[in-house]
Parts: sequence; C-alpha cells; structure tokens
Amino acid sequence: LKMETALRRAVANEEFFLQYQPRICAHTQQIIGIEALLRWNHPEGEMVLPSCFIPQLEESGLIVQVGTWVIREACRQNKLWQDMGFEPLCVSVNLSSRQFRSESLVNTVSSALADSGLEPRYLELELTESLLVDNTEHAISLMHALKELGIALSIDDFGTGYSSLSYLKRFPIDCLKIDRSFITDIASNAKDAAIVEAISTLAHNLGIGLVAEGVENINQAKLLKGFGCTEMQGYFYSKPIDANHLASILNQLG
Ligand code: G
Ligand code: G
Ligand code: MN
Ligand code: NA
Repeated sequence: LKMETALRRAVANEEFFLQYQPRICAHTQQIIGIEALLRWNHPEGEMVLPSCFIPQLEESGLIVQVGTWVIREACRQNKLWQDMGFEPLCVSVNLSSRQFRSESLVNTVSSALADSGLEPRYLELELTESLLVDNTEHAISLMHALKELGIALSIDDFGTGYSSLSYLKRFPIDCLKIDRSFITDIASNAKDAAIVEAISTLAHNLGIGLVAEGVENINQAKLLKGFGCTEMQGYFYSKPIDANHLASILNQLG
C-alpha cells in the first residue's frame, strides 16, 4: 500500500520520464527506431527500475493513466526530434494488458497523434503474447481499429508466451520482436540458433519485420544478420538513454 501511495504521488508530481533504446537496421547500421521505456525518478534517491514498479502500476490500475502519459510523451518527443530536423524514427511503446483491455485505448492513441502532430506510421505499439490470448475476437477487432489509425503493431518478447502460430495469420501484426532469452546463447546453443533462424524465415515469408532483442556482442549480431534478421536492439548498440542523449547521438551522426 505504501508503494501505491508513492506511485499516486509520482503521477501527481510528474516523477515519471522516458528513456529510449535505439533500434538498428541490420544492413545500414542506422538507427531506424527507438523503444520508449518508462522510468521513475524517485524523489528520495536513485532511479527506480520498471521491474520494481510496473507490476504495482498494473495491480492498482494506475498503469492506464501512466500508460496514457507514456503514449502521449513518446509521440510528443518523437515529433520534436523530427521538427529538429533528424531523420524520422518510429517510436515504439510497450502496452500492458490493463491498457489493452481499457475502452479508451483507440481514443487515447488517436488523440496523442492528433495533439502531437506525429504521423501515425511513426508510432508502434508493442503487445505481448499473453495480452492476446484471452478474448481473441476482441483482440483482433481492437488491433484492426488501431491499424486503421495508421500505426504499427508488434509482438514483444516473441516466443516466450503462448505462441499460437494461428495468430500470426489472424492478427494484423507488422513486426515480431524475438525475446532476448533466445539471443543470449545463440552462439553456443544450437537449439536457440535453430529457433531464431526459423522465426526469421517465418517473419520474412509472412512479410513482416523482425527485431532481435538483447543483442550484447558482435558475435550475436553477425549470426543474427546471417539468419536474415533485419533489425537489432540491445546493449551492443546502446542501452536505453535519455532524450537529450539520443538527440546528441543523432546530431553526431549528422
Ligand atoms: O526497461 P526495463 O528493461 O527495465 O523494462 C522492464 C520491463 O518493463 C520490460 O518488460 C518492459 O517492456 C516494461 N516496460 C518498460 N516501459 C514500459 C511502459 O511504458 N509500459 C509498460 N506497460 N511496460 C513497460
Ligand atoms: O520486455 P521488453 O522487451 O520491452 O524489455 C525491454 C528491456 O530490456 C529494456 O528496458 C532494457 O532495459 C532491456 N534490455 C535492452 N537491451 C538489453 C540487452 O542487450 N541486454 C539485457 N540484459 N537487457 C536489455
Ligand atoms: Mn518492449
Ligand atoms: Na521484449
């Protein structure tokens, strides 16, 4: 309960902020997108990591309110970077199931786009498999409504949840993000390598994008590129960083 009080105060005092982790094109090595990641600037000290507070936000229902702020802030910041003259990037935002189930999601997204002036194709929502399994019919119609806004949809942590391959056929998905648990040992574990290569082929043949998450070294990056993986994300390229830091990196790249 103490945590919930602190989180309510955090919402009121605007103690949340976003970091951004670059997403890299495997061929050009250019930054083509960023993932927005929620951070809490706790007044009594250190930055608190989301694994400590997102579960509480979900349990209390505060995640809907905070998640709305995340979507709006990601759109605002991304449009600002475009207005500063940087090459347009796609910003992706993680959704929790409470947000996906809330009636206001489509409205929240469309007003975030309208108020920021961000073109819809520069926003992506990351959904997890667990969020899609119950009430599949509702999930499909909601995803179509979101797609009609012009945004992109991806499946995050792909392979760790209830992966029913039938949903790849039925859901309007633009991109799969392979969970980093398959990437970590890709150089030494033949099963991981086989799984990643198969997912890569699958994504390619379905005509959807594929992001490898948690790429931490050049060995993994080379193997992934060989498997046909088109996009990379991970500490090898960049940790999640503040908006200003990202702007300075984009500046250096010209
Ligand atoms: O940033 P970090 O690796 O600590 O993130 C831990 C978890 O928190 C990840 O699963 C990530 O998807 C999730 N997460 C980060 N930001 C958000 C957010 O804005 N909304 C939701 N629902 N989850 C987030
Ligand atoms: O569940 P999701 O994929 O949204 O989680 C994203 C989180 O994964 C980020 O918040 C980030 O802190 C973490 N992350 C990103 N890249 C790496 C990486 O290369 N290694 C590890 N261990 N974690 C990473
Ligand atoms: Mn994610
Ligand atoms: Na993920």
